[in-house]
Amino acid sequence: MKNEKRKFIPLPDYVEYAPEIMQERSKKFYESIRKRRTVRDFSDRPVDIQVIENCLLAAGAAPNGANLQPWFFSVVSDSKIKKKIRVAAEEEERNFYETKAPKEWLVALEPLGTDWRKEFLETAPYLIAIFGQNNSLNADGDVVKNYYVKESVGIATGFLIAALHEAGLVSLTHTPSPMNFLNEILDRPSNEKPFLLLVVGYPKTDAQVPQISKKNLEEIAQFI
Ligand code: IYR
Repeated sequence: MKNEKRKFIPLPDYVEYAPEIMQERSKKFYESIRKRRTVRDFSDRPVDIQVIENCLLAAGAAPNGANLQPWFFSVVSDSKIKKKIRVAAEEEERNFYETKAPKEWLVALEPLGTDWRKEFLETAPYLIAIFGQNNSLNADGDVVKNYYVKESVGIATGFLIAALHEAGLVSLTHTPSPMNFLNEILDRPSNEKPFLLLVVGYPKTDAQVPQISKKNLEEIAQFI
C-alpha cells in the first residue's frame, strides 16, 4: 500500500564545494564564530525587528525530532513586560545566589562575576523567551507527543545564537531557575516549558567580558 504521507523530492539547494574552497569556508566560519562572546553589558540602542525575524527563521531551520519543530519564541520589546520579567527573574536569582546555590557552583561562577542583579533584562532591546513544546496539535487538532524536545530546542537555540552573531548582535543565554514565571507573564500554555531566556542587542560602548579561553581541539575531540 502506498504511504500517502510520505513524499520525497530530489535534495534541493545542495551545493558541493571544491576541497580547497571547503577548507576556506570551514576556516572562515570558525574565525567568525570564535569571536562570539556572551555579553552582559547591553546598550539600549534599538535593533530592527526584521533582523530578529531573519534570525528566528534561521533557528526554525534547525534539525529536530520527527520534524515536529517543538519550539516557540516569544520576542519581548515592551518595556512593561521586560520590567515584569526582570522583577521575577531577580527574585529567583536572589534566592539562587543567597540561598539555593551550593558553594561549589558559586565558585564555578566566580570568574564570570555574575550576581542576582539583572539590569540587562530592561536595558536590552529584545528578550527572546525560548520554549520547548512537550506536545502540540496536528492539522486535525489532535494532541501529538513531541520527541527529543530538549535536543531540538537546544540545536535551534544554537542556530539562533550563531545567526544573531553573524548579524552583528550580541546575546546572553540567561537561565533563571525555575523559569515558569515566563509562562504566566508571556501567557504561554502549560505544554510549553521555558528553555532559556536569550537577551539580545548591541553591546554597551564600554562593555566588558571575562577573560576566558576555550578548550583546544585535542581536549574536545579524538580521531580514531
Ligand atoms: N542563572 C544564574 C547563574 C548562572 C549559572 C550558570 I551555569 C552560568 O553560566 C551563569 C550564571 C545567572 O544567570 O546569574
